[in-house]
Amino acid sequence: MKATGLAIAAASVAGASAHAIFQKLAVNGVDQGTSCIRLPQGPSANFPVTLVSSNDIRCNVGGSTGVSGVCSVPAGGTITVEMHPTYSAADQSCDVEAIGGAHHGPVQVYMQKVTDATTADGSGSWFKVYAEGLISGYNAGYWATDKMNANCGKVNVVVPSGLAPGNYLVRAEVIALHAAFQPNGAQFYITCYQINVTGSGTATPSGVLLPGAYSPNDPGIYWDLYRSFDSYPLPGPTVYTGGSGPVSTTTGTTLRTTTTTSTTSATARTTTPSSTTRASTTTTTTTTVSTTRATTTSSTTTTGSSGTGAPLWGQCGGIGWTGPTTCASGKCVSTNAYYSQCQP
Ligand SMILES: *[C@@H]1O[C@H](CO)[C@@H](O)[C@H](O)[C@H]1NC(C)=O
Ligand SMILES: [Cu+2]
Repeated sequence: MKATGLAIAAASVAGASAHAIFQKLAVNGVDQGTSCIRLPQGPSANFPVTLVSSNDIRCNVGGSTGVSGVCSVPAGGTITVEMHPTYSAADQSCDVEAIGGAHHGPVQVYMQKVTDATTADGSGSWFKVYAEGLISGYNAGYWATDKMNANCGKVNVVVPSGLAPGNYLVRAEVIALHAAFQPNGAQFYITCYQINVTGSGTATPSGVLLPGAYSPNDPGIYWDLYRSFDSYPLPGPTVYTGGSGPVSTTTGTTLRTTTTTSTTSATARTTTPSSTTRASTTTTTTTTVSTTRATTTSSTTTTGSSGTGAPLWGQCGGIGWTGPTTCASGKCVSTNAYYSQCQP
């Protein structure tokens, strides 16, 4: 059982299918479609961000550009962010792991108050409203990502009830730690959502800047998954609890004791042959990924998204899609029933 698991994990890590995208939003259980989601675009849409010093750490590659929709959320309500490997209907099935390939790690959700969610670039102050990290075990252990996989990719987050009304960006993040034993090896899977909080609250929680809040050397970012540990320090600020409501704070407080990650990692990795094999496989994959992505990024960003029609690589149709159905550049090609994309 264990050997099989490792074999599958190692095989999946080598493939792009191990990557994933937060791509759906429900508000109090009602699906909101995709019009208020800054969906990562293009062939590398499900690739991770690895440089925490990059502006991409805010809302992923291309995520500084807004989309047309804003989803209304009552303060104190529950939003459900949902992750899947790709946008294909097959990959949205509960039978497919939301994030596979031994991509264990924490799930965190931040919010930022903005003047206009459709244009905000994410440069303001982010406060954390949800965080869950290690749940049990070690090497690799059972993590928030595993719990999310068991829940069909869904993570429920309470929007603090006392929040001042207005526009916000919501930033959902998975930090996959399978390659985090090396600097810049942690993989950040990020999607931002545009919401309008309604209610009569007055709270404007203080937060942190991104980039800024994360360092490549944070113990929860430079982290060897393949060793013994009994806690995990979540990167970034603690969860805002001032607004009441059952925000998941348990992991944030109990898991803040670990240190000396980097010093133990070298020894831990060389002790088991299986870990060593997996480590080198992962390293190779990560390098390839970064290179490919960098190339894609420059062409995607320069395309822009103003004017009529979806940008190149943007979504232009599919079941539930309420955005543009024409392309400002390229032509609209149906990938599946749920996703059409502007392609050159
Ligand atoms: C946000 O909600 C308020 C209160 O319901 C409303 O007046 C405002 O128009 C909404 N803004 C957006 C962008 O939806
Ligand atoms: Cu991956």
